[in-house]
Amino acid sequence: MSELVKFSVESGVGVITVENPPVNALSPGVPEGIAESIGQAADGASVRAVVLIGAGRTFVAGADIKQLEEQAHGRGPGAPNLHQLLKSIEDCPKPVVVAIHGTALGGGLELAMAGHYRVASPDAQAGQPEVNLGIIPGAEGSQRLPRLVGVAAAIEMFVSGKAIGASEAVRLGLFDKIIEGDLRAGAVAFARHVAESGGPHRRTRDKTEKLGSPESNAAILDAGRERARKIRRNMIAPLRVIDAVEAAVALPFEEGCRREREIVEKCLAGEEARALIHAFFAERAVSKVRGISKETRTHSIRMAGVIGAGTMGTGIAMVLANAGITVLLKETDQAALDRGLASVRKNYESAVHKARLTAHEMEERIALIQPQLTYSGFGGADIIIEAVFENMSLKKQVFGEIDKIAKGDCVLATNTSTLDIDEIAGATSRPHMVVGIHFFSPAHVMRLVEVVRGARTDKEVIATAMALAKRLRKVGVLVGNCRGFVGNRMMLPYMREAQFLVEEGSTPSQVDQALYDFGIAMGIFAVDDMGGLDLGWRVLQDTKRLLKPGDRTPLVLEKLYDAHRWGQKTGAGWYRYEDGRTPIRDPEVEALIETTAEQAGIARRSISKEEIIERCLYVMINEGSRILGEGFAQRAADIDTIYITGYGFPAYRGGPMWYADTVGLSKIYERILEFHREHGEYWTPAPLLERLVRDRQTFAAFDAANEQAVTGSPESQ
Ligand code: 3H9
Repeated sequence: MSELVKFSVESGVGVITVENPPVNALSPGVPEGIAESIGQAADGASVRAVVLIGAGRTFVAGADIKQLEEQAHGRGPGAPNLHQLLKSIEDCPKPVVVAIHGTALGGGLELAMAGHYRVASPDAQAGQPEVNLGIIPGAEGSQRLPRLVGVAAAIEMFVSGKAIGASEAVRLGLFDKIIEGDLRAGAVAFARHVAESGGPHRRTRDKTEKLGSPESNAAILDAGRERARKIRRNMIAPLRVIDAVEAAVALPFEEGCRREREIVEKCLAGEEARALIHAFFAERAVSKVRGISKETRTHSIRMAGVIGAGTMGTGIAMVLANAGITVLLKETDQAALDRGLASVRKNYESAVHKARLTAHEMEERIALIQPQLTYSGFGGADIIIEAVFENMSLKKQVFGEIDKIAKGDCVLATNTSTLDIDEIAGATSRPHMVVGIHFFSPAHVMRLVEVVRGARTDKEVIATAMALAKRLRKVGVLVGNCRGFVGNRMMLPYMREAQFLVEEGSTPSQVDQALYDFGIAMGIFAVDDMGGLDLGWRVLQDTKRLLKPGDRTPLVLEKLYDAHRWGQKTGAGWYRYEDGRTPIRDPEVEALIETTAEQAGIARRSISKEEIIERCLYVMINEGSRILGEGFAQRAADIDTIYITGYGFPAYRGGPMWYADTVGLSKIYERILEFHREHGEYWTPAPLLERLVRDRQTFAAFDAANEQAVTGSPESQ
């Protein structure tokens, strides 16, 4: 018997327990172990029914994605074909009850659907998230789920990739029963009851009543494809899964399964799956900080102080309260504090309106946030997060103040997005306790948090900040203390290049359209308008002092600033706004760009979409290489995670550094050299990029080699 699957008989019920921590994935040994147990149960004279359950925190969370990764890179056979196993479960002469707790995802749910009954804990979830990995269900899920829940509901689960809760699963017919209390005991009792009642087995593959016909489903399939194009822009797998559902409707079960297998194999051979599997593991790798072991002590955080009740401060206070942490929220004047609290309530009310929160939960969370005008109580805080205006002297003043009142082991965090952590830490008597925790706006929505390590930040403080990010359900990425850290440091040249492109002949909407079509969530000029051009203008003034003679600076931004076109907040920026948020092309801005270029003697020309993408992305990739080479990011994959989770970079392209690998570093390098000749110093190739090109390497190989050097074991790539 496989070590990963246990079989025992309890009161006439054979219990098969999958024990493959942490998430009971279907790794080698698991399907074999289940198959063997099913055989034992079928043959065992004393066994009247079977329960299949997961040990530990969850039921089976799917295929082993490592195996899928191997297959996607042509290095292995991939996930096993589960057809025989699922058939043996469905054909088992004794009723098979699958007991679900935690998450039954992907192959886990597919396994469960082959059982005759499904019972679940109240907090169990079920989903088919394969599209998030650029594939479709590969263990007959595309054929069984529509038979259980109907075509429309199945398509929604496949395309969104979102899991549903137990009660919804019961409502849809996916689960048969919710079991309160001990799931194992409840499932065994249920299985005995089913065996005693002696009814015929319900095989999912034989169910047809919810399937309908190709004709009756035509409109549903069309609507599904439309939704897939909308919510999964530019992606292949979400459309292909609907082809598989179409096969479920039109073909006998076995043929539908073969069709599904063909599609999944094709998806796995594609760029989309490789990129998304990379993104999956990259997001998990960020939590591993080199030189800081899992055992590093972390400070426990029960109470937090937040300074500043502006947009960032209130967002951070909400995120902390959401995790059950008491928050002292400090402002300097009552009106600002009232505004901050009003925005907290408004944001929570909107969550209640969308049924993401109950009114009771909202009041509980608001009650955790204690507004105040003084530092009263801050001495008891386990962490203090400063979120005041982005100004060094103000931040230093605040850190000087909190240094006097915070307890000795209190973590002192700044939410700065660009300023020098060490200079801020220097305003305290305990720089080892100071760390950057850079949230992204709106903080209660955006998943990314950059944890910024100062020169003297203590390891335990870093570990605490990383653990806090996880507790807040954020993706915390450790970055070094350089100007703009990782995300904004790469954003700066990207923004600058986009402005040069409009001076040379594009329009803001052409640039934005090219970026949007590439897959970026929002064009750079629309982003600038949303954030406010006054911010960009301030950064521009600040960077001017770093300019060398002859350096080119963007010319139009200052004119827009002077014209009080500060973006959405003033109803006009690079675009104009009638409803406050939808960008509309503005001929006035285009005329201003043309005259500005003419006055500066810049010849305008028609610029291709391809050049727009190359200049915007390659400049960013070059900066990313510099950051990596200088050690301000641990891995290229960390940069990818930052851009996917914080900057709207399409996950199906794997992030900017992964994308660079797919284009080919030597091709990118050649273009960078050409741009260097044409446009000057800003395009100086990063030394790391030069080195990788010389060594015919990729960023993925660079990460793997570093990982091996540190841990002695090869990384996931
Ligand atoms: C599929 O099933 C295809 C089928 O249709 C075909 C079948 C033939 N495999 O996320 P966490 C690791 S596609 C391998 O931090 P959480 C993860 O890397 C699959 N490893 O925990 C991490 O490792 P480490 C469909 C996996 O509690 C550790 O487990 N299923 C897998 O925050 C903890 O992960 C999915 O897409 C896996 N399947 O969240 C589910 N899953 O510690 C993917 C996790 O070394 N998984 N690991 O970094 C998840 O969504 C979350 O992990 C889960 C737990 C919600 C389960």
